Amino acid sequence: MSTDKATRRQAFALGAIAVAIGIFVGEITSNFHSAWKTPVDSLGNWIISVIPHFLESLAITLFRTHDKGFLVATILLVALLLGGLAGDLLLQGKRKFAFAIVALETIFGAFTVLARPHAGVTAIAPSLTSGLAIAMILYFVLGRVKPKLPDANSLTQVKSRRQVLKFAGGASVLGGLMLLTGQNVKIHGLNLIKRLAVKLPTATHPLPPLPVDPALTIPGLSSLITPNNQFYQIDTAINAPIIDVDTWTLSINGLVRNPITLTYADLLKRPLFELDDTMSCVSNPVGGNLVGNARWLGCRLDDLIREVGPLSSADQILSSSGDGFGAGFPLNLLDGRDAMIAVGMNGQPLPIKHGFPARVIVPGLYGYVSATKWVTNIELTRFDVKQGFWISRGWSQLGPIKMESRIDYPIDGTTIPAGKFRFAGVAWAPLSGIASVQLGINGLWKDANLGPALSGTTWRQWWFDWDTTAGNHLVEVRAVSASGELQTQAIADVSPNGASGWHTIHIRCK
Ligand SMILES: Nc1nc2c(c(=O)[nH]1)N[C@H]1C(S)=C(S)[C@@H](COP(=O)(O)O)O[C@H]1N2
Ligand SMILES: [Mo]
Repeated sequence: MSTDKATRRQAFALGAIAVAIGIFVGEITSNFHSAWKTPVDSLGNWIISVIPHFLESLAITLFRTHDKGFLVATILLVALLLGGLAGDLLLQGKRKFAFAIVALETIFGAFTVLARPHAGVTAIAPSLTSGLAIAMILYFVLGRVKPKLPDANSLTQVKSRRQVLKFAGGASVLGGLMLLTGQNVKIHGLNLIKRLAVKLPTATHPLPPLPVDPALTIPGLSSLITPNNQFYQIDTAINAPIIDVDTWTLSINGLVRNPITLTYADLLKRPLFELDDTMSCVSNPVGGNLVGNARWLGCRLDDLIREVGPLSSADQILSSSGDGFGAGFPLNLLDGRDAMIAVGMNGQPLPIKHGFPARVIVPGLYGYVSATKWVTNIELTRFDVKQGFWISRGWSQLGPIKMESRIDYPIDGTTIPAGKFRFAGVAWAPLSGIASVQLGINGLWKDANLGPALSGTTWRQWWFDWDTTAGNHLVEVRAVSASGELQTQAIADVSPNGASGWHTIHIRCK
């Protein structure tokens, strides 16, 4: 390899590393004030807000819940490449171009920060420190290199640059550690500790203790209650906000006679009730995992709405979280069902990822039209004036959860021993509940055994022992609701209002 090539490669690497360090500096700076956002975060959120809908849907289809990780990775990659380019330009003596790239990156980062709702001018501080760090590293390490390469002298430069690279690598690792500790412990630590210190009151009339879970003895069956750390998670935000429970408030306003604002303490003082409810994402495909069952604790939403006194013109309850997410459902769906402002999930204060300090839960509705996490505002409004986050992105305005059933065990495409085998899964049919579940093998249907029914809006586990013969088999499942409806066989895609069809798997017995 010629020295020329080696040097250019190193200049490129150094430029990229300068950007990496700059990004860390931005992340660390962002910890100094809760309103300061990192450039990467802001850029990500900005892209999410302007990206054409078809691309967004494509990303979600391709990467499922990893779409945000992919976005962040792409941003980082592009930033690093631009840094590399700047390093290379510097080496060639094209200083103006090199620093113009850094300046543009910085200005663009700052722009996306300011594009966020309620961003003060000081919020660009992390972008500035980040840009400054990149510019300084480039200037002091590469900026004074004489153009025209290579010559005898450049070899010594290469050597010293190698040391610089080592130093920069070490600095990146150190920066990464600082980032992790800074982000998770130093600044947010207090809010996390405050959450740990929360003592939730008990419900006025607690539900009976949970029955013995059939999943304890049935291989592969989903547990009756989904543990918090296994509950699926869907957010538009890149990082779950870590809210200070002492300053958090929930306002209920809009087309109402008496708007109110509640603190966390106010919420906990209200009568609390428990609700067993299965929540599903509209993006859950047939047989998918974006569904979970929990015992929620909270206060009645209909009581609160009654207290504020909606005007007759209001037809929508639109909750939002202050990070751009909003979810709305018809006011007349508060028809006596146990909609709640939830503060507890399976005996714990809501986990940060699932909406601490409070979220909305409306039995029978997909999360995207109802279940706002980190909720700070509930507005009584009209569908023809305002809509939730996903509605303008091609998803249906109404989102009742469709009846579904799923085969948990065995998994599609596996080989099982011929003979007696216990098939197992879950089924849900809000609001009425599940009356029966049928398992079909090669078109022959049999009624499965059912697990406990916690409520009309929770899933029910099912299982069935089938004597299988050797060979390839087609296994299907379908449910019948307590109101007598057979689960539809019609296949529907998740968009615009939820998937339908019978979950079907292929297995081999031998
Ligand atoms: N603030 C906020 N709340 C939100 C969302 C979101 O992106 N941001 N996603 C919604 C969607 S689409 C679903 S399916 C549920 C998922 O809740 P979970 O992450 O607790 O499972 O939350 C809803 N609430
Ligand atoms: Mo969702």
